[in-house]
Amino acid sequence: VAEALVESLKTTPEEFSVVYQPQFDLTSDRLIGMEVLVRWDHADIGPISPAEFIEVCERRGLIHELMERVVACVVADLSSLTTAVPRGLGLALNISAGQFADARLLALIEPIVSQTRRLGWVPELEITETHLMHLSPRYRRQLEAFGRDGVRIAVDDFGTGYSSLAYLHELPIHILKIDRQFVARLGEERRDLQIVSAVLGMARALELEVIAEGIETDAQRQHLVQLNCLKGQGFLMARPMRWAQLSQRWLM
Ligand code: G
Ligand code: G
Ligand code: MN
Ligand code: NA
Repeated sequence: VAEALVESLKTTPEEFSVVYQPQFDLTSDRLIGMEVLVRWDHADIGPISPAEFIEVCERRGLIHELMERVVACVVADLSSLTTAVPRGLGLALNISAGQFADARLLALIEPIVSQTRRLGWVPELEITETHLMHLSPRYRRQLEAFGRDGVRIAVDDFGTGYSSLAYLHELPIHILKIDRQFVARLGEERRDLQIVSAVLGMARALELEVIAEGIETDAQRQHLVQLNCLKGQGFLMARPMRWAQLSQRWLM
């Protein structure tokens, strides 16, 4: 994969594309935003999962190059919209730890920031909880700079790390994304219900927004609504999809 990655990024960047997973208000089914997910379809090997190649990109110092391609795809898609679309939608990009410490990140995402601003949307950056905890002071200043630029920070896979209330309170973050492993067990085990409930209580105390990930069943959705978690994404509502499909269904 490593060799193919270097080669493809250099010679056939069109093998890399993006899909969007819609996010919803769980009570009204209204679209509230979307998460951008990169895809790689290698000419010979076929589709390769980002779970596999993101890590290789990081190790090889290629993540910036990959994200340049991701940003170009998203900007091309957003550019096709007039301003008549629903306003206020969130547009979330996954950012790996190494990139957060990269001074070029602000400039990298600037075209997305300006496109989302044009549409009255809100740019968001997702960083995993585990990475967030190993935050250097420089990286923290970067978070603050994003905030000043109108970019919101979401903590991805929340609940899988061990961040403390005090710690979260200090950071300039806006959204907690409840990891799908908790959502998956909702309704099966009382403990998971209590964990999700505790996470929601924490989020409320910190005045953070919450989005549940990986909702696959209606029972899970109902449990979340009962716990007053009113935003989510998952296969139950919509799988990640191409821009044409998403825009045709929700943005016209
Ligand atoms: O789309 P999928 O569920 O296969 O994604 C697998 C993993 O790859 C997830 O953890 C997701 O956050 C990560 N990922 C997807 N797209 C991107 C991207 O554009 N940049 C980074 N850094 N990670 C991504
Ligand atoms: O780590 P992160 O949350 O960024 O991972 C996003 C990944 O989760 C995407 O690859 C996406 O395909 C996947 N995903 C999204 N919704 C669901 C779901 O309902 N169930 C499962 N199993 N995976 C999902
Ligand atoms: Mn994510
Ligand atoms: Na996640």
